[in-house]
Amino acid sequence: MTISLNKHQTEELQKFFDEIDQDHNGRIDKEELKQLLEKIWGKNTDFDINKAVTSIFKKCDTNGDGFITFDELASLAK
Ligand SMILES: [Ca+2]
Ligand SMILES: [Ca+2]
Repeated sequence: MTISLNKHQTEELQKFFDEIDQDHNGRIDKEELKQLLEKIWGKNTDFDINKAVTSIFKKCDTNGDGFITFDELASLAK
């Protein structure tokens, strides 16, 4: 899989990734994504956060291991 982001975009994306990846193990798990969405939408949102997490993972977690890596995120951002 080739990543065609320029250097600036890659840095921005890395920052974004680090923000979500709260334990900095290089992978975003469902709990971390859920916390991000709760931060954006608030806990009393009308959005169904669990459903959103599932659908984001379906789209982003291309190898289906239950984690989103930086490469998986970057390949979406093209
Ligand atoms: Ca993590
Ligand atoms: Ca994955």
